[in-house]
Amino acid sequence: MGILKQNLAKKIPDWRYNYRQLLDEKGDHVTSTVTIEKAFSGMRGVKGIICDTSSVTADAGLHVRGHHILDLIHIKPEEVLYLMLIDELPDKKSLKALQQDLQARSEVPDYVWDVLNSMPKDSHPMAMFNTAILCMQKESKFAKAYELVVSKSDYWESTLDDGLNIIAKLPAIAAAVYRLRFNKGERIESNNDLDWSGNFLHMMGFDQSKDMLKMMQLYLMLHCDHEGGNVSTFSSLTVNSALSDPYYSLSAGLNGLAGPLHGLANQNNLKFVLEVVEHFKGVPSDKELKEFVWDRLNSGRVIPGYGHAVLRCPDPRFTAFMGFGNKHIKDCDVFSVVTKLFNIVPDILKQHGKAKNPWPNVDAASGSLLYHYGLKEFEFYTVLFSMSRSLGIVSQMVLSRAMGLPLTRPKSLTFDALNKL
Ligand code: HAX
Repeated sequence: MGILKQNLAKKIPDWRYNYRQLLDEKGDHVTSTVTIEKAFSGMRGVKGIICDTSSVTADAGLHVRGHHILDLIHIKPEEVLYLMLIDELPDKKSLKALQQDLQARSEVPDYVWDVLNSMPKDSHPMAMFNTAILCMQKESKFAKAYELVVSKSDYWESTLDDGLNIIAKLPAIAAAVYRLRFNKGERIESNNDLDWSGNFLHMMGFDQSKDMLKMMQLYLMLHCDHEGGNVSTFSSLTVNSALSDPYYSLSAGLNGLAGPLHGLANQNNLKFVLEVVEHFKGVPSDKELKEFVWDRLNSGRVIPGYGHAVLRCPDPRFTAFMGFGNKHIKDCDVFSVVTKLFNIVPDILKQHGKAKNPWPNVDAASGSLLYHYGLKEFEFYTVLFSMSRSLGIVSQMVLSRAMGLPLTRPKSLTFDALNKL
């Protein structure tokens, strides 16, 4: 039995007891009220779903299992996965056991390469990545367990198996998408002496420079989770609540991450930054940059990487990336423009008067670091986000099955019904 299954099996009985007790004692407690305005505003602020892996506050951002994200920037993606699932950071032995478990599950079936090879050469990397996950659905342990009428209380075990099997394969799949889509040559075999992030860089064909490895570990850790209501996680969990297996559920949610208002904002942000550098043949003055930003806003376009549905402060994940960049990057026009944008965009958005949150989100800085280290194909960036977000989505699916959460089914109302209210 893998380390996560072993430790979850110890924790789940108490968690179930606590959930049941809360329901028995306070089940009729009101968490929020829903108004017509909320129904028309994408349910902003409606507290109607459960997420234990992380929480987001408007003024401080992401906390993973109670730890503020800026206190976790030294840990690896594998460690944050363990933390989200077990509610404790792993010791060295547990981390090693988890890494070995992932390595043992990492071989990708050959038919995945056939599927990727047969896709149109100009497919978006996100379409390729999500197709690769979906086409492995027949491997699902959960689907088989369900067919065999496994007890509902054990659903979490095969969900965890599926989730780990997918996570273990993501570095090879993402690296293959990168090499195929951007004509980088043959796939590179995995090196199982390396950790999840290191092996990924190796299979992408990048040198294992210490700084780049650190940057990739940070990138793949920081995007891991953002509570339960964001489009990708919410979509995955909704699909999973129908007892669709993790292959169906994860790929469904990641299709949402491919939207420009969500994860695709990282590619669009870097595209925008490159447009600035190209237009001014380098770093513009503050005045020039202000005009450029206003022109974009006045043409009805958003500033990618700014604004957020929940946050009302600079995203601490942005702060973490800027901290890394300020320490490691010198004389880079792209990073300088990102820094300048941070100095001028919030004031402009305040004057513009629409965005409720004028501050940068995670997508405003990440691309400039990737670009600096030579990963310049910005259409690929959301795939990296997806690798990381899969850690949180899988964790949330496992916990939902462990707690026996039911089918998600909010009630909708017609326009007429609302009028009659
Ligand atoms: N630039 C220009 N206008 C913006 C804006 C921005 N960065 N952010 C919000 N606005 C506008 C909205 O388009 C909206 O305009 P309309 O009333 O004309 O529709 C208005 O301000 C109110 O929006 P809001 O309530 O502040 O924001 P929402 O909760 O509706 O949306 C978004 C949040 C993140 C989608 C939004 O801020 C946005 O479009 N930002 C740019 C894209 C982006 O960076 N997305 C990534 C977000 C983080 C994430 O999920 N990463 O995966």
